[in-house]
Amino acid sequence: MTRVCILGLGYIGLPTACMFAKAGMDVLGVDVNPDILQSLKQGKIHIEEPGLEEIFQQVIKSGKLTVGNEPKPSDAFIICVPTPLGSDKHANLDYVKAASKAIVPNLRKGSVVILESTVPPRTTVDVVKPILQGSGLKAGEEFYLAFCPERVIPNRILIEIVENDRICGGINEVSTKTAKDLYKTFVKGEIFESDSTTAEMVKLMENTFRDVNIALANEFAIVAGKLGVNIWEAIHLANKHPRVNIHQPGPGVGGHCIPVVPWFIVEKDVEGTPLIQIGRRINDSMPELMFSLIKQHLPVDSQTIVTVLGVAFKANTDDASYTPALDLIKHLESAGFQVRVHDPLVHRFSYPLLGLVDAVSGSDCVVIVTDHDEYKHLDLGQVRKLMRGNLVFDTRNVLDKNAWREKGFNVITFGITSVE
Ligand code: SAJ
Repeated sequence: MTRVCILGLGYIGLPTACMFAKAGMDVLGVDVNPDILQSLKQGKIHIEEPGLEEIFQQVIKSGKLTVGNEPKPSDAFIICVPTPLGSDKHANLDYVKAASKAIVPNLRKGSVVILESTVPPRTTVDVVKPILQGSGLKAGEEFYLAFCPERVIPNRILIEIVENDRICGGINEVSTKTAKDLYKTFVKGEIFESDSTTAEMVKLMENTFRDVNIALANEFAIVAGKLGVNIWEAIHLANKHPRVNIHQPGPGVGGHCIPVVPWFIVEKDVEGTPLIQIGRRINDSMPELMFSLIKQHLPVDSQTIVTVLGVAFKANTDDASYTPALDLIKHLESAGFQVRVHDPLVHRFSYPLLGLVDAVSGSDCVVIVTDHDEYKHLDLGQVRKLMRGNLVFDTRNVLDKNAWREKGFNVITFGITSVE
């Protein structure tokens, strides 16, 4: 098997295309966005990921990777398109359907089609399979079909795409084996075999596990704050138990995956998923809670300036998708505060981003929303001089409180009693 066609050249598709090309396959990367194709053709990648640009340039130069706007007949097709959450909290499968349709005229006897996009259970058999069978070929016999979810984390994609264990779930055994053989060309982790619906469920369970556990940590933090218990210390101590792993509380949950994916289970069984739904609601309500905690320490006034530090959904990433920072900003603004926003890494955001000096000058309160390393090494003397007030609200317990207090700041930390 040598010709591989990857549909969707985003955070997963592009690294996957590069890895197959590096492993010696002839890879065609397909994307429908002309801007992405144009920049790739000029040798530039549109995503920030350590090491990716170097590999991309190697495989483009060697001719092992080419890019285009439509698939060609290939031995393998891998669908890596987005599955955003619709306003009805159901997965929007339009891109998956469009990619499947684009494969149909290019499907040949013996080809394998692999879905990597995160989808609700049964999508491979109920949605993708019938579309592909429109080719006149029979799934599982004349072509093979599998779901093989990705598991990589941004900033470590090139390591994890190789090292992590994976699940390959075919619609029948020969589909599973064919898909597994393909990934074996560059994956060093173990590849576990399953069926497509189980593999879909596994992917959703992984992210939902994290969401529900973060919600539990957030609930503990809310209660602890009222009791005068330092939740960070309490979680640290509870996690000394060999079978306990409580997650970290914080201002809410962002990113493409964790706040979205639990809904893909819920849409399949609304009555059967009360825990998942309440977990989602708790995590979604965290920005509003942060807002009300800030308000307890800062009277609302149209002259009062609040500076939000960090809009990335988590530390040291440039990605602000589904960030809880946005909700917090909206709450602060609609209450009447003036809001200034800074992030050292994010370039695209729906709110103007200022340089650090402009963001903190004249400010009454600084709120740490994202625990970027940069915020742990701020010039506190300078920040203190620039600010008008001295209130600091740390939603993630990342600041060196004593150092800030020494400079005259009043530091409030979420999950630690406010009398501190
Ligand atoms: N968060 C907390 N408390 C925690 C952990 C995270 O509030 O204890 C917040 C973060 O600040 C962030 C959000 O949750 O806003 C999500 O962060 P994350 O690091 O949990 O997740 P992602 O979206 O960067 O990556 C996840 C990972 N999935 C799991 O850990 C199960 C990654 O392995 C997956 O590849 C990725 O989702 C995906 O594609 O599904």
